[in-house]
Amino acid sequence: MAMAAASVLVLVVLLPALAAGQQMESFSANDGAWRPSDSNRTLVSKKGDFAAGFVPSSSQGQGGKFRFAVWVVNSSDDSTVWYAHDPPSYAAVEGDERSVLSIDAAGRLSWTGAGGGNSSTTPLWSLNSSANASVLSLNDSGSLLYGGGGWSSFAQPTDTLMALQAMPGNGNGTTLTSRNGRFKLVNSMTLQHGESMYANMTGAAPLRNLTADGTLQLNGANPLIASDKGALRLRRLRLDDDGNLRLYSLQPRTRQWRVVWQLVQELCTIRGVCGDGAICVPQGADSKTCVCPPGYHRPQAAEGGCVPKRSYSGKGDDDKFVRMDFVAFSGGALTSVSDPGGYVTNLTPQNLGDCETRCRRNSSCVAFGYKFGGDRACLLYSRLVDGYWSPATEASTYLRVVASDRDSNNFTGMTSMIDTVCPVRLALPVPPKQGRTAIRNIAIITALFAVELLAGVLSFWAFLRKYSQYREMARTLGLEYLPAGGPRRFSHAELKAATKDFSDLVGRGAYGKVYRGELPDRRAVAVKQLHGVGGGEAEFWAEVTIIARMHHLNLVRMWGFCADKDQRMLVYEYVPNGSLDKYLFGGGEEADSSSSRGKPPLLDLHTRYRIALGVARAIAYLHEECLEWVLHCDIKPENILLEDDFCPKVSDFGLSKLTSKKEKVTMSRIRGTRGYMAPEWVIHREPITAKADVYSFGMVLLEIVSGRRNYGFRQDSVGSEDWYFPKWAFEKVYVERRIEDIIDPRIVQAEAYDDDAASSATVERMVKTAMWCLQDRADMRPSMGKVAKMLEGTVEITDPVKPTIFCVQDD
Ligand SMILES: *[C@@H]1O[C@H](CO)[C@@H](O)[C@H](O)[C@H]1NC(C)=O
Ligand SMILES: *[C@@H]1O[C@H](CO)[C@@H](O)[C@H](O)[C@H]1NC(C)=O
Ligand SMILES: *[C@@H]1O[C@H](CO)[C@@H](O)[C@H](O)[C@H]1NC(C)=O
Ligand SMILES: *[C@@H]1O[C@H](CO)[C@@H](O)[C@H](O)[C@H]1NC(C)=O
Ligand SMILES: *[C@@H]1O[C@H](CO)[C@@H](O)[C@H](O)[C@H]1NC(C)=O
Ligand SMILES: *[C@@H]1O[C@H](CO)[C@@H](O)[C@H](O)[C@H]1NC(C)=O
Ligand SMILES: *[C@@H]1O[C@H](CO)[C@@H](O)[C@H](O)[C@H]1NC(C)=O
Ligand SMILES: *[C@@H]1O[C@H](CO)[C@@H](O)[C@H](O)[C@H]1NC(C)=O
Ligand SMILES: *[C@@H]1O[C@H](CO)[C@@H](O)[C@H](O)[C@H]1NC(C)=O
Ligand SMILES: *[C@@H]1O[C@H](CO)[C@@H](O)[C@H](O)[C@H]1NC(C)=O
Ligand SMILES: CC(=O)N[C@H]1CO[C@H](CO)[C@@H](O)[C@@H]1O
Repeated sequence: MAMAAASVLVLVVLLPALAAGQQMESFSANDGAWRPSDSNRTLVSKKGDFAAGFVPSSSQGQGGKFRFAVWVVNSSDDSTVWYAHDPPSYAAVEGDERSVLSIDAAGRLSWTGAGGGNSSTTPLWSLNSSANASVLSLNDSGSLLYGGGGWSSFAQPTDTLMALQAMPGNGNGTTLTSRNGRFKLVNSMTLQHGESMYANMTGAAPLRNLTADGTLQLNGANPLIASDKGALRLRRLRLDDDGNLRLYSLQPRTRQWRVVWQLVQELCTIRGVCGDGAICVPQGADSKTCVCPPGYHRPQAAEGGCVPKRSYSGKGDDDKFVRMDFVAFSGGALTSVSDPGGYVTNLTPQNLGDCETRCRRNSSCVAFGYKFGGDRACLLYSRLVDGYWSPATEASTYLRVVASDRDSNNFTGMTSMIDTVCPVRLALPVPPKQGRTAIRNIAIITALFAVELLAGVLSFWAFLRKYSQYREMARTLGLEYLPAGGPRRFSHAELKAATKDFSDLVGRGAYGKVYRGELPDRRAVAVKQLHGVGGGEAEFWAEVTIIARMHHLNLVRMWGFCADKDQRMLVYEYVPNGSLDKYLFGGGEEADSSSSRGKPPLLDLHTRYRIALGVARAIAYLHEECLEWVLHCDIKPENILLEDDFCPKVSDFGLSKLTSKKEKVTMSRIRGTRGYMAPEWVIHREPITAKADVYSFGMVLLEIVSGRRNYGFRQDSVGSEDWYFPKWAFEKVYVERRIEDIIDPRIVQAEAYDDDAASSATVERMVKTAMWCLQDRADMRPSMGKVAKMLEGTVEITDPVKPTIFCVQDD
């Protein structure tokens, strides 16, 4: 199977190349001169994944300069993985059309440019070897080899590290440099822009190498794991031109590179992303924008930073200070200031006025930063570098501008920006643990009601305030028009046309029916027709915008919405393989005959592990990485969708925000699905916390391993009334020590389960993690971030307590 697939792949890759021009398996003295003008002459690796040859330096192909490069054959975007360069400077070697690459009798490979005169030539680049090993070839990992392995391009990486490539030398000094030359990875560990450090490899451990299955091996720390670890993919780690270090894997079908890991999550913390004077503002999870502060503008050259429109005397008599909330420069108050340029003076002032006076007295002070609260700080800036906006700064910057400046200030009252990144939490009090007397229950319910009422009034008031500001803000920053920004609004007629009059029903969820459709641009979409959604059109728009901003590899993307009259619909990307329950529990109990397109394939253990890890990461993102947390409240296999390659996508998140307030009070009754609800939620009717999601995830994790419904299993087996899935699993793991009994019997039957150490370690990790998630007491359960780490194997899993609470559900 795999062999056949691989050979099809090779054919696919080779065909277009064969049609194009001369291909060589190796290049030697006998092959004569190789010139850039032989544009179709390439050196290819045996399996045909890689090619080397001359490529134009600029994308236009004019200007006549060429590089000697290695690239991945037939992949969609820029696929250069190496080019000839001078090791110390990292500058690419470039030659013109008449330059020549050849190997002489002494075994010396040289690339020479035609010089001014007829006989003189300029040496560009050369390699030495003994005469009888002077062959240049390209191996199947993408390394150029010369001199019988004496020289390999893997020892001199540019911006890319391939699988099986180790960091060169001892990993000391600069090991990777972005192609634009602005960013570098120093000592295989620290990312720098110039001398300013902005990120370390996780655990501040140097990177050693990238393995073929997608782990980054670190020196003295646990490895970092790609989201598609284990899949057979071509992979590359690249220091991109935006300063982020990303791991990509090549999707075999589409030949597109997909990001499967990245070092910096918040792009605005990368030094040098915006020019001097500009302020970086994050937008969603993976984009940013650079804006000028008031009194500043961008001169004609659009690329550069921002400069003052007019200058003040510096004597302090014709200037004023403009406050910009949540703005900091040069690393600000966020981390210890890394300020190699010496643009920041750190003072301990008496108060804000003191800080201002000191800045005003100093003619080189262009702004000052002030941090309020306990640890007061005053920073005087002599140059505005690396400005960014983030609520995490807890500081304001006061910018010095001419007194006559009338620019509107876009950096005040920007608390609404926080909401647009992630939704706000509805804080509920945690009632006392014991004492379930009726009186106490009534007290709790009354308290909940009061809090709800208060929260309702407050959020409505906040909403009125923020909504008008938000629209203005969005317009200012151009968010309305960015694809990564707000979701698109569709009319009812558009969606009716897209779904062929709502004819292709593909699902029925807690919030309404889901139809498949196709947009005019041929994108496949899933349209969810909501019912029971309260609130006006404007509120709906605001909430949907928030949901659309939550971006994660493992969350279903929302593209738009419809709010015509009473209709409320959401438009999502269409995830082709349907939901996980279909694969875990066979056709499913309610399988209608229309879906009898054959049995769904059996998921192997490895795929199951990847699914579990992806889901854990997505929920951890919802809980922890958003500025404020979001609960899912309904994690179950039906809400986990699978892509072509079984990459999981969590759906139905954030929707509880859309339900009307009245329904929210009784949310614990209407949300959640029997079998997946945490005991404290069902029995004590306690408010929902993030730990309830952890419990549901634990249940799903057990189901993923066992291929059985937690409550379905109860009926057809043991039969004793205190039978409880987690308890049974616990006994198998920790008492009987027969973890293999938990594994889906179909996997064992199909002999798809290799009884090797690695597989049983994976299963053990999944089951033990589930045991921690399923703890009776919410405070015993780990956070979702910890759960993801437990699954990855980057933290040790100790023995948990046996889960005992068996929830009898009354529905
Ligand atoms: C290279 O191949 C292209 C088509 O793939 C062809 O048009 C072109 O003439 C070829 N160039 C040379 C120098 O053979
Ligand atoms: C090279 O240039 C010299 C004079 O600079 C000339 O005598 C000679 O013929 C030229 N050789 C060729 C091959 O053009
Ligand atoms: C190759 O050998 C020549 C002569 O032995 C020497 O001058 C040159 O520096 C060497 N080049 C490299 C890249 O080692
Ligand atoms: C050439 O190769 C032979 C064996 O392949 C080896 O014994 C010999 O030493 C090599 N000669 C040189 C000059 O490297
Ligand atoms: C290709 O060469 C590099 C460098 O010598 C080596 O690390 C790698 O293992 C080789 N790959 C294969 C497939 O032989
Ligand atoms: C990658 O690094 C790990 C850990 O340092 C090491 O055990 C392994 O041999 C390395 N693999 C390669 C191909 O260099
Ligand atoms: C890297 O270089 C530093 C100083 O140049 C040296 O102290 C350190 O031992 C080197 N590390 C390795 C692994 O060689
Ligand atoms: C990276 O790690 C080094 C050494 O542990 C530390 O000095 C430096 O401050 C760290 N830099 C960042 C940006 O975290
Ligand atoms: C601030 O926003 C206003 C509109 O509200 C806009 O006209 C102005 O250009 C913005 N200023 C900057 C510096 O972006
Ligand atoms: C003025 O500010 C600059 C930079 O903030 C600082 O280096 C300098 O020492 C200050 N001068 C005085 C007199 O405080
Ligand atoms: C045979 C094959 O898959 N060739 C592909 C090479 O890439 C181009 C564009 O990416 C595709 O159109 C070809 O199908």
